[in-house]
Amino acid sequence: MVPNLFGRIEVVMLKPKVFTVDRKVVRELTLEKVRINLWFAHTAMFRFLARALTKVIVCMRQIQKKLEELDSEGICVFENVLDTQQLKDLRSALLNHLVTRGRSYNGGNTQNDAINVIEDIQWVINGTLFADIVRAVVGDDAVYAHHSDALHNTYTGWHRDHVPYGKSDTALDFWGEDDRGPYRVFKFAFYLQDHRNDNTALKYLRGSHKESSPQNLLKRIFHYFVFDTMQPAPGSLVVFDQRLLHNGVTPSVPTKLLLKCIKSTSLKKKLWDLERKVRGMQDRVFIQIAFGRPGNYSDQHAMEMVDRQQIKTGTGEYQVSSSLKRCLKSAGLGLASTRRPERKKEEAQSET
Ligand SMILES: O=C(O)CCC(=O)C(=O)O
Ligand SMILES: [Fe+2]
Repeated sequence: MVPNLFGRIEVVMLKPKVFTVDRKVVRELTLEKVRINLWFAHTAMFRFLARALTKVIVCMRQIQKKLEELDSEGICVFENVLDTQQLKDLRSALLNHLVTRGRSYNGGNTQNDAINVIEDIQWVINGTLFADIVRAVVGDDAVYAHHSDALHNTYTGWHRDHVPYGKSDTALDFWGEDDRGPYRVFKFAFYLQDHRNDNTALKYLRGSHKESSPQNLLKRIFHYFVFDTMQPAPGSLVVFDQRLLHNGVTPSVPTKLLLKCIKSTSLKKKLWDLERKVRGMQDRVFIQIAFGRPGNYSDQHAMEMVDRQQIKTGTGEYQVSSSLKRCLKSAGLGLASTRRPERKKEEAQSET
């Protein structure tokens, strides 16, 4: 009776309800009540409706649990977001692009601004359950934060993804969240292979998106030893708060030292490839896309990321492609503003 979390039919049924129903109401509707109803059910139609209702309630409760997890731990995972074919298509399109046109980076290849640049992966936004999940997590007014990296066999270290200082020199209060409303900018990441039996997807420090607790401070000091591992099944979507302390895969200490001494990118890559082989690591292909609530946090993140992406890709003025705009629009998703505060002010003045 318990359905898959994101079966297509369930989500279609959920759409108008999940995001608008008050959370308390969701909890008050228990499955038992529905089962009693079923017991009294005589007509096929009644049974069908009761079953459909049960599915909706189960899904709502599962989603609710995930959102609570995201709030308390800073991370959660939605399973079965891509079906087998979608997974295969996305992985091969990304791999093909990264190998032929990607930029060498940290022992592997990368494409910054990926969802904007690689047109033949944009169907992920409006042709899968992705947008439904973005709206469930962020809200119906979710905006794309102009930040999307695709990566292949790269290494990294412990870091957070949020930007502490914007180019506008405004230091937003990411932890207090008191001046401009709650911080709600998230990464949505597809790791496009099976990580259920390895620990090479994503490591993280649970709760580290909430800086204030002393326990977290201690944990942060010892995060080299105390961390959790996300082991997503293929087709899953990992969602995390951009303030979360996280890591992908890190080279061993001797490799790290050697990497520091070597100048040649291709030699660095060879060394990292050798370590990956010795460690028996599978190829890692993944894409991360950032969405947030409209407002300062998302806008500032977008402004920073546009600058970073343009510097790294060495391309001219940043533009959101018309195909990405179309995809976002048809998926009911918006765009963060990338205009500097002064320009916004000037524009507002010239409009009045
Ligand atoms: O390598 C990974 O899995 C994480 C990469 C990452 O966090 C990033 O690019 O910001
Ligand atoms: Fe990151």
